[in-house]
Amino acid sequence: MMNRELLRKYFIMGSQNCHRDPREILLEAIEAGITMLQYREKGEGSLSGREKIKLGQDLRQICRKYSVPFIVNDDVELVDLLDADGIHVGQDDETVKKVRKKFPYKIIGLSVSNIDELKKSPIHLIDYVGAGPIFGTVTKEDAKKPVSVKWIQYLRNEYPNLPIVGIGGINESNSIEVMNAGADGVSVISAITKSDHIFETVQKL
Ligand code: TZP
Ligand code: MG
Repeated sequence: MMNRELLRKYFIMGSQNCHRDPREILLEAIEAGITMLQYREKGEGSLSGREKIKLGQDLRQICRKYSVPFIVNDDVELVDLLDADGIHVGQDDETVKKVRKKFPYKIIGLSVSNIDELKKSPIHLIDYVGAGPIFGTVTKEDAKKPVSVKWIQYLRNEYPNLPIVGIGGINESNSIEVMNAGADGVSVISAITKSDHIFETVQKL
């Protein structure tokens, strides 16, 4: 079982989310107190191939230097290549069963957006659930309909001990609602990557 405190301020990023050097943004976010990073190079404008690997290596190195756990989104090969601490998968990605078999000791996160998905999810094989999108988001092109903090409340009620992190449209103003609903933490992309004052933003999350 993972240390659930690592979910408290979970920063997710890829170059496509950044208007300046992703390395600088990551460093500022670390200084401000993020507890974990997910490298998610995905969607319009994202890097692939050698470039995706190169940026991943740089971000991984920064995280290692500051002892911030480094999670890779949905790319089993990249987990190996970067010696990541874990992997986050969606419902349509490599099945959790296969991923757990390959990585018995790594952190595995799974996105779960509704009861149907929950029913077919092997919760016993994962370390945490990413619950959302909680609020409306423009960051993920194919994001599902917002589910509100009620989804966190539901999951918390069903699984009192499951590490849960909210995702989708979370920022420094509404983070408190997600925490009050029973989440262990909040995961954010644009709240940090688009912030003009990353330190204050992360502090308030
Ligand atoms: N999965 C569900 S919503 C989302 C992902 C990856 C995007 C979250 O981005 P933001 O900018 O924090 O709303
Ligand atoms: Mg996916």
